[in-house]
Amino acid sequence: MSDLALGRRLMDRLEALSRFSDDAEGLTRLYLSPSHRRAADALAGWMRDAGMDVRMDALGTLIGRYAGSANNNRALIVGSHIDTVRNAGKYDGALGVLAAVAAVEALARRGERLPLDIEVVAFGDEEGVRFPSTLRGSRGLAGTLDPAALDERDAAGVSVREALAAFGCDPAPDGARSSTSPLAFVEVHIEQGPVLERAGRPVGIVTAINGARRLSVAVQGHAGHAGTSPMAMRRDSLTAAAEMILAVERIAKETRDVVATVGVVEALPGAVNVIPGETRFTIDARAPDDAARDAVVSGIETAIEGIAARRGLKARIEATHSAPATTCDAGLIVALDASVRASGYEPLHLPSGAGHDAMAMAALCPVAMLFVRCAGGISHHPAEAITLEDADASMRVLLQFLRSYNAS
Ligand code: HGY
Ligand code: MN
Ligand code: MN
Repeated sequence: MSDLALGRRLMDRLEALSRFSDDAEGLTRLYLSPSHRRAADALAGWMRDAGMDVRMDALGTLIGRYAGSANNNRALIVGSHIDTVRNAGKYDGALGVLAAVAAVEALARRGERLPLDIEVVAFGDEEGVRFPSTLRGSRGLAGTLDPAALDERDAAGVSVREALAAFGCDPAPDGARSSTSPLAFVEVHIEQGPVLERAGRPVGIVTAINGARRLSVAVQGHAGHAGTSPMAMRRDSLTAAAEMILAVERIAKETRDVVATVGVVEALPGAVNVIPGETRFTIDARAPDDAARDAVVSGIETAIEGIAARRGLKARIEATHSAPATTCDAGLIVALDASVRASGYEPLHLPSGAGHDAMAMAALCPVAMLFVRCAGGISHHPAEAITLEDADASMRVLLQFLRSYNAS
């Protein structure tokens, strides 16, 4: 029976990291923000205290390296992201980074060296809230980042390149490639769904990660006086967008396992007595199968164009992000299964509806994910929560995996 010391260490660190926010109320830590900088500085200190050499790469990813006993320059990469959505929970992303730090700390405390290096990574841009696309850090490390992603601008008009320079990073044109040929990438992450809780399991092993696509839509109508413009003569961009948004919901509902979400809507000029001349909204569509997802996206695009034409408006649709569905490595799943069993639990396999950095890292090396039960499956919300016992369970499984990982 564990004394929960590992879990307690992890929970304490999660609490400490959650204090780095750009909002006085709630947790919001966006890519390259002041709170990202403060969180990365604190994390760098914890990594050094755990015996790691620490560096920050060209895209703001913090990388701690714990050398192994053999000088073979082969590393197991373990980590996740430290950026959050707005008004976020404390565990999405941070859990995977801090569990990796706590695992290395537990090894270092015993002077234990594994037969391979461990690299702990803290990506800064997995949520993709500040800029239109996402996975910049993990794509940079994997060497697959499109340089055009550095020219995207946030709502204030600041480009990624400018924000990186202000953050103290010098973005290499093709993104930073990992310094080693990694053996695998393993990510511990809250499930962000209800399956583990319903099955009464503390941890689960991810089989595959849904593919995602993001679009931004700008509906161009004609602004007008709310009092003098007859209804029949209006070219109202917001009511047109409303019909389009309902079409997004209807079309996604028609295809099994596909989900689509409109998360941001902006009506301009945004005055109570002005008919909105332009309305912008985002679409996030996902599925375990890329073809099904793409069929739904093209159905949505056709519906948007049809509604705009019928109403005499224009709609501009821009693709802002795409990440294919990702299969986790079969060998790593077997190794995680064995680690879960050796830690006293019954393995449970499940897919991930949420996106993760592992999707980008799959271009560099085999990937695997260990899910941790979260209360009510709630995530992207301050009520996100895990228990001390489940934090401890995830730590023991991760340590068991690291110690038993066979690099052959
Ligand atoms: O949106 C997602 O699926 C992830 O939480 N970034
Ligand atoms: Mn996440
Ligand atoms: Mn998230």
